[in-house]
Amino acid sequence: MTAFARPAVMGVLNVTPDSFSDGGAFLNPAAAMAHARLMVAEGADLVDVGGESTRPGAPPVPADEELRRVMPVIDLLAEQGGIPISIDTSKAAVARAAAGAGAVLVNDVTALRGDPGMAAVVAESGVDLCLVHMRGDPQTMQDDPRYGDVVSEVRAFLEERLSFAIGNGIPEERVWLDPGIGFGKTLEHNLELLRRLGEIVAVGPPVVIGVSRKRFLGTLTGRSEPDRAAGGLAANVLAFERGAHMFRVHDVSATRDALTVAAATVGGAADAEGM
Ligand code: PMM
Repeated sequence: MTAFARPAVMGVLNVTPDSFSDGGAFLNPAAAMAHARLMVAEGADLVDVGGESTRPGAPPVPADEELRRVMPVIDLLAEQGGIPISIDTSKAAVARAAAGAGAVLVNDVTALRGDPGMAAVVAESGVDLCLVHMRGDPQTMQDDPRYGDVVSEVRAFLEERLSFAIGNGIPEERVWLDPGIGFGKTLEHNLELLRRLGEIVAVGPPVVIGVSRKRFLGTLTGRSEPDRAAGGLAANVLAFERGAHMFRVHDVSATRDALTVAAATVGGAADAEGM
């Protein structure tokens, strides 16, 4: 597994016309590159490049269009070096191309259910894999999601997907788990997952959390998307204390500062310096 010496920050780089927060801003590879560099300078450990929006209601994007969006950016990032790349995709063809160009992690919000070829691509290319819980698909996931006990169901799903990945030749040491905040969940479901995150952490693999600018923060604070950073920091710091390892965010600088202070507070200053 890619080892990080501190709580890892994954900076979001959506190369899409329609992502809920930064849609359209980084379609130009030079603009995307500049933003990636800025995020790394601000403390990102990885840049998560995505060419298909997964916001609620988003339509699917064909593989050739997704490749057209992400590959110029990934090639440019790889060429410049020094910026670890994650590819946010559920398509094997996109994952294969990105891994071939140097991506180190495949972030699959369908948890290997979206494309029957995905597990083999991840197994063969030797990259890390993030398995995300999602109820339904982006077009339908927010249509009245219901669970008996959301935490137990998300945990059981992630355990099953982890076994599936291992059964398909992906070593457990390369897997990350993500409860999928906002992916087929109400406000109360998201909050319950964050409250009881320890039960997801207990599964074993390191946990990724993606709360950045999401709707539930707006519901709680009354803030619109770019103004949800402070709410996101609160959620990320608490998730860190409950054992999360990686934080997928748009607001890298503030998140890095918050996690540095949180790590010093939880682990003691000496630990934080060592992290
Ligand atoms: N959320 C989004 C997209 N990709 N990946 C992971 N692992 N976890 C998330 O919570 C997650 C994700 C949706 O947000 P965006 O539109 O800002 O990319």
